[in-house]
Amino acid sequence: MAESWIAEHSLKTLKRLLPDIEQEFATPIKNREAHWKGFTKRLYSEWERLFENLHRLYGWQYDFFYTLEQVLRVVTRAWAERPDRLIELDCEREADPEWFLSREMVGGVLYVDLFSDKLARLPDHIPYFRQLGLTYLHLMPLFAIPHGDNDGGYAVSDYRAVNPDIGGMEDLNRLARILRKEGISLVIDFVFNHTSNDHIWAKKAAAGDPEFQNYYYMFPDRTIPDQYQANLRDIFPTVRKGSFTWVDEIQRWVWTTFNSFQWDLNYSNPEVFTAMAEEMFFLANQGIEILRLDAVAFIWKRIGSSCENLDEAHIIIQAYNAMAKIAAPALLFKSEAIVHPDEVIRYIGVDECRLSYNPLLMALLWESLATGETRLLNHAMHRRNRIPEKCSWVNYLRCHDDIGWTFDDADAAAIGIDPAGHRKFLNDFYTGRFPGSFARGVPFQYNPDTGDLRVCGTLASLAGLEAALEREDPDLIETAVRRIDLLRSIMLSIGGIPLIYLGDEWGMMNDYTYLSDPMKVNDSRWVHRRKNYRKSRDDPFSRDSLEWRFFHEMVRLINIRKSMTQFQNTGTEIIETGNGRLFGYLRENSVGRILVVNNFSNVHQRVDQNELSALGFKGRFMELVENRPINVESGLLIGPYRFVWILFEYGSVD
Ligand code: OTU
Repeated sequence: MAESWIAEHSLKTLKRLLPDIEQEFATPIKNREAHWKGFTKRLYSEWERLFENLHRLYGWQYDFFYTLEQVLRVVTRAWAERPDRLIELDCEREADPEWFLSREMVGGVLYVDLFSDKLARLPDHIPYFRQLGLTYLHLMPLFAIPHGDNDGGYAVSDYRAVNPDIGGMEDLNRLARILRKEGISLVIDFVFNHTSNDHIWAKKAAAGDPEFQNYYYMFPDRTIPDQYQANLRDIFPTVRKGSFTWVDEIQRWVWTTFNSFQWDLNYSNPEVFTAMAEEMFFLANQGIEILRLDAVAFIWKRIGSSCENLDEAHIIIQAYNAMAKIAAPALLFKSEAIVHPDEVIRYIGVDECRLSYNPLLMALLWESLATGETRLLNHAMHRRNRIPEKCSWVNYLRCHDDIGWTFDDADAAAIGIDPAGHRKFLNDFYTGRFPGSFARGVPFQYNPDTGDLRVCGTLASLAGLEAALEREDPDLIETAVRRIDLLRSIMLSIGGIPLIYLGDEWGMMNDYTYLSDPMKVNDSRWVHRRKNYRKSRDDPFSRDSLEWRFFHEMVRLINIRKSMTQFQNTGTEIIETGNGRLFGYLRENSVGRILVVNNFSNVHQRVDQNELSALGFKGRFMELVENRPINVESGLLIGPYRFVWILFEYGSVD
């Protein structure tokens, strides 16, 4: 479509639609005249882009004009209903749009029921969050869900109701306000690829209502499903084959990418687009500052394609982004795309998702820990760590899901690694089948047709602590502790927001009780989703425990990170250390640079003096982790699984 056509028509439609909308919302507009000016300013600056996106998605439909009107109504209503305190936050964020790039940002993620039992009890843990320096708290899905299996909350029955077992919407609203006062941003999932089959829309569809049947993908026979299925991948192959579920009551095949009770929403229907936008704004208006966009890869389907990462998926998110910028500019999106690294990057942008999980770094850190080598990590990070400006990675070591080996095959091949064989090795290694493996992982979703497998387990169990403790071997225990410290130090020193899967700060280990729970036994991800109750106020660990050591080491590193301006989130330069067992990078700003070098092997490793002086490191510097001067005149020696953060302050080298 010619740009000028879009420009002209978008403006024309806006001018035609706006007067009616202004009438409809006359009262709220009158009450907040000054803010309405801000709203319309944003509307005029975002509308063209929004119009263009909607035109690409729905422009061919006879009622496109109606869709535009609806979209305008949704954003206006969202603004009208937005509480004053959030309008203030919008202004604050507009004045400081890069606030989330601060080195102060540290994230934590938890399950409310496993961490504090009730939502209303969560504020009791604020002293603990403060001790860790958290500024970002992601609560795992906490909405109304079907009884029985609900995919850990990812089958949402009502986006406007909290699961009554843990509290109500007023608790969430109150929590958001308390957290904001504490300088902590609330992060919640927007599970927008699917609803549960218990959602009112699904129930209406199942009762035969054609309007709501069109909210999902439903087919009377296998003709079309088979055409789609030919190119689809099974996400949960051990639970079910294929992406469609037969629903007897309506005699239809329903598209279910994940579990049979998770029905994929049909975004080719503009009603779904606007209905979900309303749910999104409802959440934003509770005080949620960052939405984790779940399963972004799957939201658009086309016959003949894999139905993952299609262009329209990006357009939908960009349209939501434009709407958010208009009605709730403080809102940010984080993309959850655990897919090929080329595809992960495509979701990141100022006009799409400002934040993204960094699954490649996560997977390759584990890869390096298993092999003791960093060639693949170095090679891949060199090429793929850079993202658009004013955006940020969210770096994590573990999350509530499995680990998949998402590296690029060509990256592996380029350094002589056979990708398929290597994935098999990694799976064997982390499920403890490889001789000499230290890891205690559990297999997830083995697919006999493709040989695919993923791995579950906590940071501590995967890094060898569980096995070491069982053998009561102090050396092995010490080595496992060092591995854990190593990974955590990387998460805290590389560019991006570090995200702690809470429990990992004290070395939480696998929990095998899920094996005796019929609702969980088929989903080994429960092995790392364990009860994690914390005493609220006091230091929760006894001083001679490993937990205490883990916790305080983590806090110490976090504090160093927060105190050094070089850790401001302005990117990371991956460097050549000349040693295939080390992973090094520079964090730099106008006043200095920090050289971070991590040793992934179990023996000492050297960086030669030549490499160091090429990076400007010659002479004596401060090493920040141990807080001692270090002389790198004749190279650098790093102990097994150790790491250094070396500071070079410009103008102060001797
Ligand atoms: C997400 O993950 C959630 O993180 C999972 O907990 C949910 O089960 C799932 O969506 C459904 O809501 O398949 O194994 O990016 O890897 O979206 C995890 C592709 C998943 C998928 C990811 C998905």
